[in-house]
Amino acid sequence: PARMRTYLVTGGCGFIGSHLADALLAQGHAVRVLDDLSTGKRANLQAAAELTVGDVADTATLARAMRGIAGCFHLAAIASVERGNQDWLGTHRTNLTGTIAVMDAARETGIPVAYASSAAVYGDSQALPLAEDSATWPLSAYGADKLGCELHARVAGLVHAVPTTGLRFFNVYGPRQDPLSPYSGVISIFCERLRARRNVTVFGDGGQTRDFVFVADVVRALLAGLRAVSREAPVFNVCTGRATSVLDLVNAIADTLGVVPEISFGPARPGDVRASLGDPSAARVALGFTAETRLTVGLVSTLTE
Ligand code: NAD
Ligand code: UD2
Repeated sequence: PARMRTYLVTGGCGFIGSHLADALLAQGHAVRVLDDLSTGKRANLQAAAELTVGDVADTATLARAMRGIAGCFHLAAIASVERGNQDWLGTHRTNLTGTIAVMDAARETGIPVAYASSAAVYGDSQALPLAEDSATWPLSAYGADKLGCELHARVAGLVHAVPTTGLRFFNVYGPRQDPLSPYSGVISIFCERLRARRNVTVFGDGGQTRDFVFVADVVRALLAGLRAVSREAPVFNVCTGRATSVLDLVNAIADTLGVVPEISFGPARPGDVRASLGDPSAARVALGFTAETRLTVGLVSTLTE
């Protein structure tokens, strides 16, 4: 870049945030990370990044972390829907209060903020593909808080002159996604198990579909999102516009590994969304962003890194 800048990445020790930190460092920028290491790992972060271990909802910590930065990527969140169902109030403090804290800290200086929203804001919408003007009707505390982030981003722009972009990630996958929790992304779980020549469990009939987007593409969307911030608080889908069923996914991973998958079928997850597919056109037009990594290519990278 013409000029080296400092960016703050909240949640930068996590799956997506650490890939973003890598990309910013590769572009020659300085990276500051604020992370409480609740799910993130120090080892995900390069030594060149500056790490503050702390809570994103703590205003004093945040004020220090925001000093002198050119922009903030806000990714810190408790990303598990299930944890949000169990610890409603606790996850709310991070997922919504934490976001308001970030935007409040950006107020004095007008620091631009690109933040992670989620396809969870749509709930189980029937009309596919999901576009940004589709109805939002979340099914979980997690989704409700992500929608709350978008509403407060609007307040940030209208009342406090803070420019933002919200990015509604669909199902993100790639290296460093933790496969160990039962609430991990299906791709990380299936890759881990099939690589170990173990069986996979498909919940339900496997005909449920998702729009799987590769983490490197999500990083490009975040970078484009920060460039496109506005006081109108725009939000964009980050998706591919392609649906893959869970069964097709098992076969794609098995093909990549050259194994015959052993599939066990279990009961469908309560409240599991049947079909999810995003419309990527608004992000293409407004951000110049297209998720270009094909699933087969992203799976190779996930399995080899
Ligand atoms: P992750 O759990 O790997 O990363 C989240 C990071 O935030 C972790 O490093 C964690 O330690 C940190 N964190 C949590 N609470 C914190 C707090 N109170 N203070 C400071 N740091 C805190 O998850 P991820 O998949 O990388 O998710 C990144 C963002 O993207 C989240 O906002 C998540 O809700 C959103 N998102 C992810 C997906 C996906 O498919 N992975 C989909 C939609 C949205
Ligand atoms: C994703 C997000 C979640 C939330 C939600 C919104 C992840 C990890 N989760 O949940 O945070 O945004 O979207 O709708 O990104 N499955 C199996 N076997 C397994 C694991 C999963 O069959 O071992 C199925 C599961 O029932 C579901 C699909 O795979 O139908 C995807 O599951 P997931 O947990 O990766 O993601 P999802 O879409 O439920």
